[in-house]
Amino acid sequence: MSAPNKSYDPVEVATLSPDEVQRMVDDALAAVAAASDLDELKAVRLAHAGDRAPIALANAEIGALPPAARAEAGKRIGAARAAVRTALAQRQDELETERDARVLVEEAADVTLPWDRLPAGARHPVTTVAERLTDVFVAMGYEVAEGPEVEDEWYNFDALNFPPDHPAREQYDTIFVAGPDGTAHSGVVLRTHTSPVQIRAMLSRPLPLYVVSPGKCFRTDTLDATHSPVFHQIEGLAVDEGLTMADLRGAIGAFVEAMFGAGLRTRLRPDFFPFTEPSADVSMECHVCRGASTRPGAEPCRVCRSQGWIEIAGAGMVNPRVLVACGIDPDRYSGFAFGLGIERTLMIRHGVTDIRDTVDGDVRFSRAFGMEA
Ligand code: FA5
Repeated sequence: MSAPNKSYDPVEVATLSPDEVQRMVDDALAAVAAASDLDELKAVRLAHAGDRAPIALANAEIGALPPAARAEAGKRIGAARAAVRTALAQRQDELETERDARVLVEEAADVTLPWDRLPAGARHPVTTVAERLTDVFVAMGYEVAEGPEVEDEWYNFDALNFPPDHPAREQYDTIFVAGPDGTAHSGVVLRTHTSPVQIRAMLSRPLPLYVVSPGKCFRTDTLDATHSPVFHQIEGLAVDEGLTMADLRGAIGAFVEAMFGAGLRTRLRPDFFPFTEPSADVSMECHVCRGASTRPGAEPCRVCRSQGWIEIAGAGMVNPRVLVACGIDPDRYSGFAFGLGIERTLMIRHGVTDIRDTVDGDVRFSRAFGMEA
């Protein structure tokens, strides 16, 4: 074999010189050693072992060498690449081991933590009060009746003896559901009260009839301390032979005692609802001061505003016109009905001063009532 032809003058390719290749390897190994996490190492891999890395670019220059010089340059580049690959693999191992150790510490689950001290959440007090109210009447033999929240105007108003254009309709700040063609008055409303369930019950159930119906109502009222555009009522309806105002009073009295305490008096004062005749506004004796705050020089009462009485419901004897609209003979049957606001009952019972607390969705409010079933 002949010695290398020293007189041959190969094309000079500086990037392939041993010094230069060694410099590339040194740079690469320094960068690998400096990578402090797997992301950094990924960037180093791209910069020093990727297609555009200095060593890869130098490799591409091998073709420019005379054939005799290519093998040696190829070996040099191959060794350089292998050194960089080995360093990368070692560092990858080290960093993965470090990462795994860190994750084990950071994400460790302490299985000895007491699981039963996690907050369990709470049912909304409006729900629990509604259920408690319902239970009071169910215990007296009433059945639970339901009706839709998106209601036919006929059930919400007409059948309840609200003539069209009667001013009483205006008092019910109604949200009308637009028709499919965009008409504002499609004949469908978001029910403004639970009283339409009275009609549905009378039309569908046999007599005698004793039902309660808790549920959501909607009005265009602006949200303030005492009003909400979405609130809840509970409706009561009894239709039987021989019912009188005394029975209505008895039912209301039983509910007041069950919800607010024994011995509280109730008061009925004349009011107007188109679907009851006579109609009454029902108040109960203040369960906090029991009327004491009305005496001269007495401590004022926050709950009844020193009135001694708290309004709790609208009520009355079912208007015979409503009975007739439901196909019931008013000469044989009579009925009484009442409707009360559930948020209002909750507020009175628990001294809540702002109805907005019931709609804010702050779990601290609900939790304060505990997990009452
Ligand atoms: C009625 O809705 C009648 N349907 C009640 C009735 C039923 C009378 C059966 C006779 C026989 P009224 O509009 O007064 O009545 O509402 C009843 C209760 O609902 C009020 O006392 C109040 O507690 C509650 N309520 C009414 N509007 C709101 C509102 N925007 N936010 C919270 N509660 C409300």
